Amino acid sequence: MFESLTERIGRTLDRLRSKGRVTEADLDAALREIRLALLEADVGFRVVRDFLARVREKALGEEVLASLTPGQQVVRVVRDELVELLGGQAAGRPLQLSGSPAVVMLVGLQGSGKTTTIGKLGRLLAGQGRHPLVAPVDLARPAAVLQAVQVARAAGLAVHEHDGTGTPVGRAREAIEHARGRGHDVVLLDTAGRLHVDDELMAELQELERTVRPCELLYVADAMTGQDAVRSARAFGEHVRLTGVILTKLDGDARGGAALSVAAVTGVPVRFAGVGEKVDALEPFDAARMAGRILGMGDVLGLIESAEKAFDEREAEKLEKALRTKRFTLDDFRATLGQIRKMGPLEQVLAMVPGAKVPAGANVDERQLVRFEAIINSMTPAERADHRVLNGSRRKRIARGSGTTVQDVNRLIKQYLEMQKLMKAFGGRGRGGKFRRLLGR
Ligand SMILES: Nc1nc2c(ncn2[C@@H]2O[C@H](COP(=O)(O)OP(=O)(O)OP(=O)(O)O)[C@@H](O)[C@H]2O)c(=O)[nH]1
Ligand SMILES: [Mg+2]
Repeated sequence: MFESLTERIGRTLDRLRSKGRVTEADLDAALREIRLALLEADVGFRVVRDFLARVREKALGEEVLASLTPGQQVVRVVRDELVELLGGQAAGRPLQLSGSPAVVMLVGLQGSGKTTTIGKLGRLLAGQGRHPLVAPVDLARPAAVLQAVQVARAAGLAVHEHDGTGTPVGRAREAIEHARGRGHDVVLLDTAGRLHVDDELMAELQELERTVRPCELLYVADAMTGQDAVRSARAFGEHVRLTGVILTKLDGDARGGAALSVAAVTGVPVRFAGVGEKVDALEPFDAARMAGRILGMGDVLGLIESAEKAFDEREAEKLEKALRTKRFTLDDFRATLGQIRKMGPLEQVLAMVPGAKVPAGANVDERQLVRFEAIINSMTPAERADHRVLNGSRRKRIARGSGTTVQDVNRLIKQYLEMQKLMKAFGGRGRGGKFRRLLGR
């Protein structure tokens, strides 16, 4: 089911991305596909409708249609809106603790990872100088308290131990009193899970919520269970006031549809991601990364991002100037090599650029880039300014000077000419901002 969300959106956007021009009809066809995929993943109808309206409006903006790579820009718009849907700025927000002690309550289906996550959260808080107390209030399953005690101990955390009798509310009250007496500033409530949502459990959780007034009430969802997690998220959200979602088992091959749907149906942001069974395998949820995963193109988007980061403003300006004057010398090429090394494999960079052909056998690896730089360094300023003077004897001299072969020098020239073509394509039209726009500025 969730595989299909990724697959369908990915396929649709792939088609769009390969287009040099995106018409309104292309866009609408793509949005229809995305709509179906989202609805199938159980994202609410209204959420989907608003999402698509926002994407359409932004994608049709002049900025996009004027750009050199409209398909890619649409992908970006979809990605950005997905990030918003996943909680935007609020995603990955740390625990907001208030009260003395602050009470953090975890709820969720059986086996979703509540107890394990309590250990991880406790460890995280302890690392921030807090003094958490683990409070097991799962009295439904005989071994639950024992398991919580073990998890707490393994994480080096204090735990309010008891024999599993009594009531959840009674045990929670006790734990809070105990925390006050012992100087614990956070209580982590480990509640009971069920295989399915049932009235008895909901009543129990509501009573707990009323009694302990948690500052954070987090729904723990197993990312691998898909639709089940989504359906029960809605039910939990209707009974208690959730403040966030923790998505566990993201180290598996779940593709993120669950994250999207759970965030959408509960209307609260995903705060943390569980990425393993070990006690330190908890991360602040990264909405941008998850959006990339949902789109099934994490690599491409990551590449755009790393290009954005690696390409410093000054180099970009220098390049743009070179492009405006329609020249792209070997000097400029040398400057891009350093940037490319920071960005990733040249083939990948080229693959992002519509219409750019990746030269056959252009396996540009790290060593080759270093070699390229050495070759250019062995040239005279006149040779760097105009490659056309590079005749056979000059090439031989340069190869000797750089410790390479004439073939290496020839290969470099070929790559340089490819790059020059590419650069001209960017610099040809507009106010010289195409290259910058490609890089997302
Ligand atoms: N791979 C992986 N496994 C996890 C993660 N979080 C929890 N688990 C595993 O999921 C299983 C269930 O975890 P628990 O913490 O016992 O789940 P629970 O929600 O407390 O379950 P109940 O108490 O029965 O309601 C355990 O085997 C955990 O090791 C995660 O992020 N990644
Ligand atoms: Mg448990």
